[in-house]
Amino acid sequence: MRIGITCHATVGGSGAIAVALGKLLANRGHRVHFICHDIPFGLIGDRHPGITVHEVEVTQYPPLKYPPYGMALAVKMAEVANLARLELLHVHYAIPHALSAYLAREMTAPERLRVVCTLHGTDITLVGADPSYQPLVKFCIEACDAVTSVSNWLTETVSRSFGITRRVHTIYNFIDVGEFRRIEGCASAPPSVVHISNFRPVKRASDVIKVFKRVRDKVEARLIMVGDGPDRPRTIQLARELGIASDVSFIGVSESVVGILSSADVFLLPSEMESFGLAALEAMACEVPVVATNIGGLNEVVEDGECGYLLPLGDVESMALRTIEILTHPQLRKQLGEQGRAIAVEKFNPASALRAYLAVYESVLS
Ligand code: GMT
Repeated sequence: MRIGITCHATVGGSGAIAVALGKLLANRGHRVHFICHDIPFGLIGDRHPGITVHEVEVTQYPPLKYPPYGMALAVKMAEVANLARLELLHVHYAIPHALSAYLAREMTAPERLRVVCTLHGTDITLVGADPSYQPLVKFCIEACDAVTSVSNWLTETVSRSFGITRRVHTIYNFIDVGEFRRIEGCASAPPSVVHISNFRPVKRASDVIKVFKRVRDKVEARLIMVGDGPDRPRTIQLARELGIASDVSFIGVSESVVGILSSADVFLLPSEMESFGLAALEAMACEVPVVATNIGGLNEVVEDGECGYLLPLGDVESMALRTIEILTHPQLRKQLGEQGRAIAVEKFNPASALRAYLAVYESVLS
C-alpha cells in the first residue's frame, strides 16, 4: 500500500505511535510518506527504508493573525497524494489533521483517496470538546472513511459526548518490548521514583511533587522528572517550597527513557485524564510498577494490584502510601514489575496492532 501518515511531530504519545506504526508498515514493504510540520521526533536522524518525510511549509503574511497551518497541510497532503499515488491518509490526532485530510480528499477527487483518523485523547476530551472546534471535529470524524481510537474508554467517550453513531474501532497503543526492556545493573540507591510527561495541566505534575514529599518524609528516595511543558516552572517552584528540591531532578526531554526507567522503582502518573497512558505502558515494559489515577483508559492499561495501583484523582495520600509500600518491599516491586512486563508483552504487542490497522486499511480500500 502507499500510505500518507500525519501526526504532531513533537515529543508525545500520538507522534510516537504514528512513527512506530509507520516503521512497522515500511518493514512490511508498504510505502509510507509522513506529512508533518517538522520531522517527527522518532525519525530525526533516522533514515528508515520505505519512509519519506514531507515537511509542510507555512507562510506567514502580516494580515493573518494566525498561520493557516491546516490549509498548508491540506495542500501538501493533496500534492503528495498525487505525486506518490497515495491510496490512503492515516491521520493521528483529529485536530487539525482530520480536516486537512478531508480537504485533501476533496481536492484529489475523482481519485479515491481514503482517510483514516486515529483519535488519541485530548483531541476529543479537551481541545475537541471546546465549542470553538467541537462541531467541526464531529463533522470530520463522521466524514472519515474509518475512525480508530486508542482505548475502549475513548471509543465510548467519543460516541457519547459527540453523539457519533458511526463505528469507531478500538486499537490499543503498542510497545516495542525489544527496545523497552529493563537494562540490568541500573538499580539506583537510594531508590528512585520517575514521572515522564509533557507537563501540561492535565498531567497534574504538582501532584507528583506532593506525593513525593510524603514519600520523602518516610523513606530515602530520589524523584526524576522527565519532560518539559507549561507547568514545569511552577512544579520546580513547588519542590522548592516543600523543601525537597535537592532530592528532585528535572532533567527535561530525554532520548534515553529506557535507561531512566531501568533504574526506577515506581512510575507516578497522577493525571486528571489519560485516554491510554503510553508512558505507563513504557514503564510496565521496563518492569516498573505504576502508581496512577483511576481514570479513563488507564484502567485498560494498568491492572490494579497486578502491575501497580490505581487511585482516585487527587488522592496524593494514598498514592504516597502505595509508593512507600513498593519502595520498602523489593520483592513486591519485582513481582509488580514482572507482571507489568508480561501484560505489555501479551496485550500491547506491535504485531496485533499492525494486524488491526491493516484490517481497517483493507476495509476502506475494498
Ligand atoms: O493529548 C495530549 O496531551 C497528548 C497526546 C499525545 O500526543 O501524546 O496524548 C494522548 O495520546 C497518547 C497516545 O495515544 C495517550 O497515551 C495519552 O493518554 C493521551 N493523553 C491524554 O488523554 C491526556
